[in-house]
Amino acid sequence: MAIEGTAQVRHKAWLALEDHYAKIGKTEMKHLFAQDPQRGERFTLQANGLLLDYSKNRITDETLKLLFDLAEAAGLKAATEAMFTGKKINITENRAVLHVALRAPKGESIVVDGEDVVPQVHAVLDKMSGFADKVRSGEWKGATGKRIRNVVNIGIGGSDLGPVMAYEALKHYSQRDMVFRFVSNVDGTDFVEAVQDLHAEETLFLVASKTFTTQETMTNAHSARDWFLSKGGEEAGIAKHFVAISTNENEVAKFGIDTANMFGFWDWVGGRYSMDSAIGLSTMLAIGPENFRAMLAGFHKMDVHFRTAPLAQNMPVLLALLTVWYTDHFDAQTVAILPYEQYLKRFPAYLQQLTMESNGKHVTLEGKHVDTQTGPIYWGEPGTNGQHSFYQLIHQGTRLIPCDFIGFFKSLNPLGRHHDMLIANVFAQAEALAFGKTAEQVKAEGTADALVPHRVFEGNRPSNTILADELTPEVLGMLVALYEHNVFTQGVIWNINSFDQWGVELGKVLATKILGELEDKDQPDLKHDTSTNHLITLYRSKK
Ligand code: G6Q
Repeated sequence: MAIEGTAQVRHKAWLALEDHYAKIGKTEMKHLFAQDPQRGERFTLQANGLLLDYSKNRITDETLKLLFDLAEAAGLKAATEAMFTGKKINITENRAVLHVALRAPKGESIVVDGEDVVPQVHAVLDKMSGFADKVRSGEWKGATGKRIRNVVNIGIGGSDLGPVMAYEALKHYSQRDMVFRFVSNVDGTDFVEAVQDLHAEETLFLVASKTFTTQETMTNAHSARDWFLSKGGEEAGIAKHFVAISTNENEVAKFGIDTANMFGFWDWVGGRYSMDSAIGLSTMLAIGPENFRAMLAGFHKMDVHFRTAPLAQNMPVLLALLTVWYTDHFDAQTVAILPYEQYLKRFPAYLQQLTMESNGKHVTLEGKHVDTQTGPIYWGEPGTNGQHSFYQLIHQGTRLIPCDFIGFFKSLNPLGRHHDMLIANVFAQAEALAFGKTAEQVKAEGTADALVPHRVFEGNRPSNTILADELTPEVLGMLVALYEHNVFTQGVIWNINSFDQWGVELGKVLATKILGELEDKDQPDLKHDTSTNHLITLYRSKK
């Protein structure tokens, strides 16, 4: 769907921001703070228990006003309504984009192609809950009558990264007498290591694939089946040890999984937006249906906030506009995600797919080459580890790297002074990045002249600080939805389709062709470029 708001209005809003950048681009944050004693509090936003301090950004009230003008010119409001009401905004695949329906409470109605999808969502949730309760309580038995102790999720991309991240994030709430493993890579090592210490009789495989045709996942699923049979399992036992999560009933049946043990979802759920659909079955098995539903409630709270809060008080919108500001005016190429919470160790990896597969696009919705930069590179590691490796470059390198710090007031594992130390580091890093240290300050500490330049921190490096009370399932849901809507808003501003991923196709096609050539040495002439031909020939000779 083309976004409302003419190209001219949008262009005017861009130009206004360009002029503004020319005026304030070099302004130092320390002066902005000095001029406004309220800045820290004024540029802090709270919503549903999440707090965003965005004061340490290179912005003034005027910057924000111009960014909100841009959002309006881009038709953000109309685009948001189009998504929430099930319009087919993924125009290149002719699909609705309705991850928000996955967390819509019972009784709400969202109609796609004449059908209300909310009752279907709740039917699947109820089926998942019934199954999860049975497995967790031991009522669901393996083929030899033993209870299930191990759950192995087989999936890749959107069918893996969300489940892995959520399992790690919510481990504190998980059933500790069960083991959870995740297999994604077609590298056989991934599967072999995941199952090497497991008993087949106590193991349940979740084959998670929207299409049920993905090469890596189907290869791993077949290897899982062979492994199960090789460990004494029988064909008749497969139904007790394999369930499917998919939209493709035919392929599930072909694989030999009883479709009664299939958990469905729909084409309007994008892979990278699917961790709260049946794809989250491993999460539900780990933390239980009640906690899973609390996570969905958190997602929904952020959905309502995003849909209804005015732009100036809208957390995802603010984050998105700041990213656009740095990407397109300061030439920032990346955003660092820095969670000061060990349980969020896979959060940056999860966000890499969410953000980069969504907004790594070079054409507009109309198919024209974009004339601005689009999706930045997202990356990061949990604190404080990053401080001892790559933070040097963020503090003193030549690139501008906006950072999102994420922390919690309370630890789930209070231990001596650990938490105070952890949070002191979050606040210290954001302060150091923003305010730096001048040559005068360095000299005043008695530093030798020759060393002074090396010890100067220029400062003026932007960051957001996102805080919540503690990491609960509900807060995780809010955090993920915060970034989902942040990504959506960026996509609307850039006028790109955040919901397709044609860029992953070419490699898949070529890999299929090359696989045939690696396996069949007798194939005549290789018709690739000379480099690829040479590599194939070398591999064949070493096999
Ligand atoms: C995500 C992408 C992609 C997808 C995987 C797995 O948005 O579409 O990462 O999730 O390719 O696909 P299947 O779930 O169909 O196996």
